[in-house]
Amino acid sequence: MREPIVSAHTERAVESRGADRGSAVTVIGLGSMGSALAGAVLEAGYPTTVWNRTAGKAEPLVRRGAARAATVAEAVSASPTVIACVLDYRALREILSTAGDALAGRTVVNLTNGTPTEARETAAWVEGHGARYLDGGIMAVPEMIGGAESLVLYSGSAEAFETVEPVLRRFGSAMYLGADPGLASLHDLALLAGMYALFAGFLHAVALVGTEGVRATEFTSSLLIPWLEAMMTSLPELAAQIDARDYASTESNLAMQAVAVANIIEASEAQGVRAELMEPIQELIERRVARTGGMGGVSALGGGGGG
Ligand code: FVH
Repeated sequence: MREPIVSAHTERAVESRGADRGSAVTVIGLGSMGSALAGAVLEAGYPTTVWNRTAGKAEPLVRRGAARAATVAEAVSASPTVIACVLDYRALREILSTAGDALAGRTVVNLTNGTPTEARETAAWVEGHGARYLDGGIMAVPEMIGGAESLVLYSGSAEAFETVEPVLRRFGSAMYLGADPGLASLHDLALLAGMYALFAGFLHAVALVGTEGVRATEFTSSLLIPWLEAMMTSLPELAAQIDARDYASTESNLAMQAVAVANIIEASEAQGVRAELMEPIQELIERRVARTGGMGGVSALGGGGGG
């Protein structure tokens, strides 16, 4: 894998030559995220053309100076750089397939959420139409776009990344992961997996204390966040154990943890809270304990298969 290139948000002021050169940008898809992306390129001074299936969503951007394309082909023809951000790859392919020959010679940056397989197939399809393809995973919500906390992961054509990087920096830090178009999606989905597992634990925890009238806000700020922050400090060590496939060193073995998780489930059910968010981790731990006697810690569950 190529060394990731991280573009600091703070470099943007001196890196706005793209706008000076008048490089035009087209944004396809004006939902919450597409509108935020189009707003960022407009604000940076790029001549911006927009297209959306529901044409009315272009209005706020047109009022700010964007040109509205009547068709996808017109939108694609308007700019060398075409940024797409729609619901899913099915919608993306439906849209791009109406572009005809207009795609040839363009750089398509697709920021739609999808799988690595979809990204690779779309790259082949776009390249087959004579365009360069860059896939992206947005690690931000719309209001973060352009801000210091916004990160977008990219993979695919390195040449395309280098060409359009000044535009991409308008969205936040830009990290290039390598030539395989599936890499951005792979990393995006991995980060989202971590996020959804965190949300699952949060939802279960506040439901459990909520059964005794403890307010979610109070519990979250005074206890849950400090606890999770403390637990996060163990992740580098767990990651090192996974890389080394050495799961032996732990003070918190899985046989002990199996009892604690069973207690969470028993107590939840007794308090009237469904334990469905906790059952998958219990299953993983029990499978591993049955196989190994419970030596090793959480890192031994790595790979999602329970070891
Ligand atoms: N919003 C977020 O928090 C997340 C942050 C991380 C990245 N995601 C991904 O971004 C993609 C777009 O998300 P979005 O928030 O903009 O989604 P919506 O506001 O629901 O807009 C959806 C757009 O997709 C268009 N669309 C849907 N189906 C079709 C279709 N068959 N043909 C043409 N366009 C279609 C839709 O058009 P319309 O309904 O306005 O006519 C919107 O432009 C997504 O992959 C997230 O996972 C966002």
